[in-house]
Amino acid sequence: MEQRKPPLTLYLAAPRGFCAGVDRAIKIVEMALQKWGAPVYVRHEIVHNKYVVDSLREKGAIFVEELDECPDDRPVIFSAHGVPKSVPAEARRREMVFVDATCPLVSKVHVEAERHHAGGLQMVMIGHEGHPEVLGTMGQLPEGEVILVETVADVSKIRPRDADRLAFITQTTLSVDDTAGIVAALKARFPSIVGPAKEDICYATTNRQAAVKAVAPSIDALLVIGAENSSNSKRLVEVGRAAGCRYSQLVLRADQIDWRAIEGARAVGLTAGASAPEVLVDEVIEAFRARYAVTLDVVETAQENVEFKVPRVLRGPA
Ligand code: 0O3
Ligand code: SF4
Repeated sequence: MEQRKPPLTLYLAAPRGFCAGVDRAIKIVEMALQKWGAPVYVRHEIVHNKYVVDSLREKGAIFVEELDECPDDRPVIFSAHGVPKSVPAEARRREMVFVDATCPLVSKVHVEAERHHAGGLQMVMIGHEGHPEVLGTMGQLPEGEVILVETVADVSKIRPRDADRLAFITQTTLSVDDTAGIVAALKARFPSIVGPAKEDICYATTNRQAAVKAVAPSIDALLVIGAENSSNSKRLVEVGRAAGCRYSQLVLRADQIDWRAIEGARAVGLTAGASAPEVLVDEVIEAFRARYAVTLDVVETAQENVEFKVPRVLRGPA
């Protein structure tokens, strides 16, 4: 006779998983493969998720880190995180066909940076050093024009040209709470610093963090489906921990769950980063069902209806 499974409630955070920018970027690669056939090159992981990247690779996408790894005569797509200006410039010089899958909300930050720079302000960017979005955004302006800060402590170290002529922008996937602290430190040190009219942290990042905060009081453990190189996913793990969840863990998919670590838990929270497909959430739920008598409870803190248009006809550069 089958042994009785222990009861466990799975609290599903909502919203979770794919955002509009990720959805659009993946569709762009799929449409490019349809239009031009394989291989189509993609500069950097289109989004930071191995499952997504492997699926597109199977369809004929070739992922590279730099443009010089692509031949001149095949189309190349730039990832959702954005690219420095030098990248499309080089693609044009080589007369390559390219499609920019940068999320429109990342492009919005690029435009902000350019606007402030044109108005004579030096930029401060809040973000994580080396992250492709940060490299892309900083690369909208000439070298040295953007000062990067990662922490409150960094704010006291920066030496701008003119303390009265500064503006700041942020990476779109940061912790809402940590960023508020850094912005407060910037405003305290540079009272005339100009900020974005509305947050640079995007709606998807904000909503996924709020949903984690809402489930945190009910759970013994939190699992975040996402990849190690996914900034927004890692922030969800931190938000869970900061909200009181002692076991808050990133997993790529079900086979990475440390079942011993959650032994004894009766309520587990589940969410997914903006680049993690829902099929992996389903896979994790099934893995729980195999071990526990699962009750599913959806905790919804917002409804999302953002959609970004995919160009119907993909073209190369004008
Ligand atoms: O920027 P992040 O590492 O979170 O990137 P992901 O995991 O690919 O998620 C999509 C977010 C994005 C393209 C930039 O905002
Ligand atoms: Fe765009 Fe936000 Fe998604 Fe990044 S996380 S791709 S900024 S919607």
